[in-house]
Amino acid sequence: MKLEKLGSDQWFTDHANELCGSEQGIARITAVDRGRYILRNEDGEVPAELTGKFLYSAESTIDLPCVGDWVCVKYHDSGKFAGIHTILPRKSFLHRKTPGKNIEFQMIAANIDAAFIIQSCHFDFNVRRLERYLVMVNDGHIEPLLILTKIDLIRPDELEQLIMKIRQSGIDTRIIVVSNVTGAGIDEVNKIMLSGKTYCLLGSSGVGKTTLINQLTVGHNKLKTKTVSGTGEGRHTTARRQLIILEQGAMIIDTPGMRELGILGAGDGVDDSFADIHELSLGCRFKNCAHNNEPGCAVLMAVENGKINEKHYQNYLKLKKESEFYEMSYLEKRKKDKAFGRLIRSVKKHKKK
Ligand SMILES: Nc1nc2c(ncn2[C@@H]2O[C@H](COP(=O)(O)OP(=O)(O)OP(=O)(O)O)[C@@H](O)[C@H]2O)c(=O)[nH]1
Ligand SMILES: [Mg+2]
Ligand SMILES: [Zn+2]
Repeated sequence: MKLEKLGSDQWFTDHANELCGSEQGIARITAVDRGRYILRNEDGEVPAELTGKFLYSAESTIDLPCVGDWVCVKYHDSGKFAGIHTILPRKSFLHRKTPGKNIEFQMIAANIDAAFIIQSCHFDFNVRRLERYLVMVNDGHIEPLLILTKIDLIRPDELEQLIMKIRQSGIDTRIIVVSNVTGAGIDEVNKIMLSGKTYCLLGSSGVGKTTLINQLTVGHNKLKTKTVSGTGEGRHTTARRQLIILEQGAMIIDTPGMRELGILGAGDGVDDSFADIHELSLGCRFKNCAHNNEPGCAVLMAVENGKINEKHYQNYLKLKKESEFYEMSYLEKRKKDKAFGRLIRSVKKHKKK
């Protein structure tokens, strides 16, 4: 398989020429499972590990490879095993704040052309969460698309209402409605996906991400899925992120459902996802208006006269605040890490003397 079919292009080739050693080749990461990697190159799949030097020089989790990354590798055992030396720059990425108290990034996937944000019409539907996913996708310079699954479980008029709720929140992203049971909408998804392009599926556990991939897969090679509980809560059936190449040539990354979707340093992502509010804000009297209670605030005015949905506005403020708060803590922490790194290095130097 040619590397272009795996999503490579002149841009990656140029970077590879610049960054990879002469005895190294490039390959794409198709699966990550706790420090172990699977790569794909012209010849097929190869297991791989990070070199010691790579691990040593990685300063943060964003420096570690994730699914979809292009890397410089050196092969061992006549191509049966590879060491990862360098990550090529990412054209796009998906990351979130690591779950829990730790303020750190977690890379989800890289070099994605479009992301399908998936919600089920049954139990899972939540516009505020949709907005959160949109921030994450927009922030990573990825085209978002929305998919509503399990339409076989609700009436057509109920589906209309859900779509209206999304539109009323000022979200104008394309929506595809799908049933993995009846097969409705599968063709539409298939048509969107182009050969050589990479897509990612995002959404809670149990919404039908893996089932959708199986619908797009002809014949065997089907992935594992499990029935959800009565409340619609999934069981985290997909345990790792992996990139799958469909027969039609498009690549798709399946991810495990995420419980926490923390936003970190995603200011631009928030503005892009709340474009209606961002546009209005240009009309605020003060340039640094926070749209809380400032006089002459165009956003507040629009909320008051019903032009902007109140909950949509509240979520905007919330996400903006969260993103800024974590960003500040993150920068603080990085500064300390760097100082600590310098300390260690100077201690080592001192000892050598
Ligand atoms: N009725 C109905 N059930 C569906 C549909 N799509 C998926 N399901 C069922 O929902 C359950 C969960 O589907 P999965 O594909 O495993 O969900 P997932 O999003 O991959 O979940 P995680 O891997 O845990 O993140 C399975 O029992 C599917 O058969 C649909 O369109 N309609
Ligand atoms: Mg799954
Ligand atoms: Zn304002």
